[in-house]
Amino acid sequence: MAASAQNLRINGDRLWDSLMEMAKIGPGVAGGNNRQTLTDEDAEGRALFQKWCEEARCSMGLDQMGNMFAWREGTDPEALPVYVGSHLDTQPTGGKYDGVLGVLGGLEIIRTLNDLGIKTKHPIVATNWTNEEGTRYAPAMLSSGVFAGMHTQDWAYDREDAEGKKFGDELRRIGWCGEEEVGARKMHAFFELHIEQGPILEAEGKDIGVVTHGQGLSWTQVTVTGKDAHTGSTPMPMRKNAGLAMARILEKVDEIAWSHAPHAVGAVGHIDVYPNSRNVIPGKAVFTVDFRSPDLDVITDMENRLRVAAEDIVDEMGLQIQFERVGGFDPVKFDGDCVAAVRGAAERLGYSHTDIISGAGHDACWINRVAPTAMVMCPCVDGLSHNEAEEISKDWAAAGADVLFHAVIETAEI
Ligand code: HGY
Ligand code: MN
Ligand code: MN
Ligand code: MN
Repeated sequence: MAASAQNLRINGDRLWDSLMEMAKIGPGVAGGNNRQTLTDEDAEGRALFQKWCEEARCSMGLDQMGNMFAWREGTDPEALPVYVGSHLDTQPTGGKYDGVLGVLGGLEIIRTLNDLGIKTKHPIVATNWTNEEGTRYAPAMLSSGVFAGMHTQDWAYDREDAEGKKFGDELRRIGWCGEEEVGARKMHAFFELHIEQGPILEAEGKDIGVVTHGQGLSWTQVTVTGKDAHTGSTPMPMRKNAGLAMARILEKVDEIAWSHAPHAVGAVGHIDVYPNSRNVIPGKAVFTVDFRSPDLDVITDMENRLRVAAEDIVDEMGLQIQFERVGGFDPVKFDGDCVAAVRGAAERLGYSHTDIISGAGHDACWINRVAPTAMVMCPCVDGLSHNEAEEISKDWAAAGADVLFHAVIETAEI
């Protein structure tokens, strides 16, 4: 890249202002965000992103999963675009930066190129992937998964939220169901900027994470069935307490994950007991086991051991159990050339950096299956995310976006 290009930087103030503006949409109750997928707040955030992209003279595309594409022309009509983006949907108690930094970082690249009057050979497309979080509609990364051919669109449209509302119906209801066939777009490369959502970069005093791999993920929904009964008049030996069985299984999840520490993690974040009444012994418990590891064999071992342990627990208590895999993907190795572009950019720009494996799942983990892909990470305060207190510094956001910018313009060729 020409020496003069080395000094190019994004506009950190403008990026920060846009982050704060977007954060006003779907505010949480404690300073973060609750802009869940396919809600009216999601629609509002999409409209703001589209408005900004149109102001940046992008032409907008929208596919049948609601994935948004803001296209900036390149000089070579034959050259495949470089895509850059992440997700605007948040957790119910999410932060202001998870996903949003990557979407607005992509837009900031386009805004900066416009400011500088620079044209790239390959077009550049800023992207918002629908339903990355997977909270309202499991699994996570649903739409990038359909784009990468991992799920059918019909299956995705039939996913139901806790109130029984279908994904496809809600996408149409908010008016963000496009005409474009999902996955028809071909990419020269895809880059995603994301906060680390863990403690490593901050603890090591590094500005940039060069993401070489993403750990694999497994979500198993477990349903334990016992018998509703009176908490007062039912003798202990007669009880079929699904809630108690769940508690014993949760202990096993923790034990199994610890047995593979530090390279594996496990938790249960979604729990429902029925009928969830103070004086009824729960006759049913439904919960999702989240196992992760960079090693697929470790994930498989944790899944198998959990099933055996859970079946032993329910057999002993005279209850029934069902398992349903509701999400997951194998560990991911990102594209060597794209990772080198990220690492080279951090080096040239003088940002401290370290190679890192992503603990969280990202749209890049699926897009990596259909296009050369890499990620840039920036630190977050106390490694905290999926919490309204999620926080980053303006400098970290700007450093991450600068590295993203240089990796993208190197790949898109200025
Ligand atoms: O679950 C994940 O890792 C991502 O935040 N959806
Ligand atoms: Mn995210
Ligand atoms: Mn997230
Ligand atoms: Mn090229």
